[in-house]
Amino acid sequence: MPIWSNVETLSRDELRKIQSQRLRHVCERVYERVPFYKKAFDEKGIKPSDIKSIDDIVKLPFTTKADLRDNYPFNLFAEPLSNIVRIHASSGTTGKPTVVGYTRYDIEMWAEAMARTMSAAGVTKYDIVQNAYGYGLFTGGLGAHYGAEKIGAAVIPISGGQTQKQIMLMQDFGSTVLCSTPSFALYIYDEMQRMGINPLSLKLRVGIFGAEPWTDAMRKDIEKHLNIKAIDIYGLSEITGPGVSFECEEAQSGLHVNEDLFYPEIINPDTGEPLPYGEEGELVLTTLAKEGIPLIRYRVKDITKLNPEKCICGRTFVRMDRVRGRSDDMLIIRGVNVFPSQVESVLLKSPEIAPHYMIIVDRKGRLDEMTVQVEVTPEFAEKYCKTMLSEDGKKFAGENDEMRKLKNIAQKNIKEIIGVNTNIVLMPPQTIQRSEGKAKRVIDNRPKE
Ligand code: DLL
Repeated sequence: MPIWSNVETLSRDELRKIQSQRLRHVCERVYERVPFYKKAFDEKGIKPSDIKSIDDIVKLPFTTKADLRDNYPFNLFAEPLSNIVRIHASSGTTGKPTVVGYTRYDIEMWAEAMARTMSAAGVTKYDIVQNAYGYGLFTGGLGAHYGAEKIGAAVIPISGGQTQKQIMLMQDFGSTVLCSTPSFALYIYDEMQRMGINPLSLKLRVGIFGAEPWTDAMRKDIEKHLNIKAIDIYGLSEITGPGVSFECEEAQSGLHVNEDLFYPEIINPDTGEPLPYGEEGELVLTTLAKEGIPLIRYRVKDITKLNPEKCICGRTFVRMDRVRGRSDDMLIIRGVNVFPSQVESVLLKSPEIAPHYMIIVDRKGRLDEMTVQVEVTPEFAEKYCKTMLSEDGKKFAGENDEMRKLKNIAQKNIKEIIGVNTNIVLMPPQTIQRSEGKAKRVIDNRPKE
């Protein structure tokens, strides 16, 4: 596949020059224009003129989500509102959303980042892109929309939800690309099954999935069921939206960070110390070309690592690992750190288990207890569990040897690989709640300390 921009294959030296020059510029701008940054720089005794090259980035202060909230809604903007042409926001679990503003140039750069992203997935002007990311304050919908249009593909702006209509349009319009969360892609597949539609009868060829953690095991499931190539894309609204990093169709191994636009670092989340390439830690991103709301060393809370090796696709941008989850989604079960995505990869080692699960954490006495409800595949249910269904069909009333065997293997694998005891509850197909946007994987019933 042709590479969208020459920037993607620059030598590391050439790229560093661009990064250094842009970092100097962004530091000058925020120091002059955003009182929050003037104060943060002054407190560290740093002047923009101290920043000579990209290596000096470690001298700069961090920005956190709390800083965005404290400056709600517009106080971190580096441009007057008259120059802002779009406002997005992401809803947090608590309180007010975090708000981001884009100038016309920012929208253009975002479209560029997304055009690179979608090209790397193999999208061209001949494609029909069904965009099932939500349109609205969420950045998924409009981000993918502008990227696909920039490439010249035909976009169907259907947004999330309306599962049956999604399928009808796929059939009638011959959509070749699906953009959605991975969990919604599986939901669409389930609905196809119910409607008796064979995915092989569709023209769908690529899925561009992101906005939530998912695993390679889930990728394989989606690729097999929908008969497509599934590509992982990553981003967050604070930094711009989708388009921060993306997999290429050639390697499907690590996400190329659009490094001329967003500079990535990995830090130790406890000490804030920068970590070398290859070590896992918290991702920190600096926007190098944003006007509306530039962010310096934004602590993203996502856990990953960086790989500088050149990719077989020819791109030289560093690659970040598939994000395991946010540090704030990490569960601590009797002292063991557990990411829902780890549980997912272990479960999906058993081909009889479907990629629909819910982790429930309770406290019994002083001890944490983790239960994982997980669906068996329709094939397994049909073959072994028919007589076991409860009257309402929403759970299994009993267990037979086959079910016990499956459950024990999953429990043993989770204990061995992740190190926690779990109670696996096998569920009939279609009983775990489906999602049309970001999936909810955890119910934590423990009292808040
Ligand atoms: O989810 C932007 C986006 C839209 C990305 C569409 C990709 C596709 P927010 O709602 O601000 O923005 O949520 C950002 O979602 O910090 C991660 O924790 C998580 N996330 C996003 N993409 C991935 C991914 C959009 N590919 C937060 N893998 C981020 C794992 C992801 N987690």
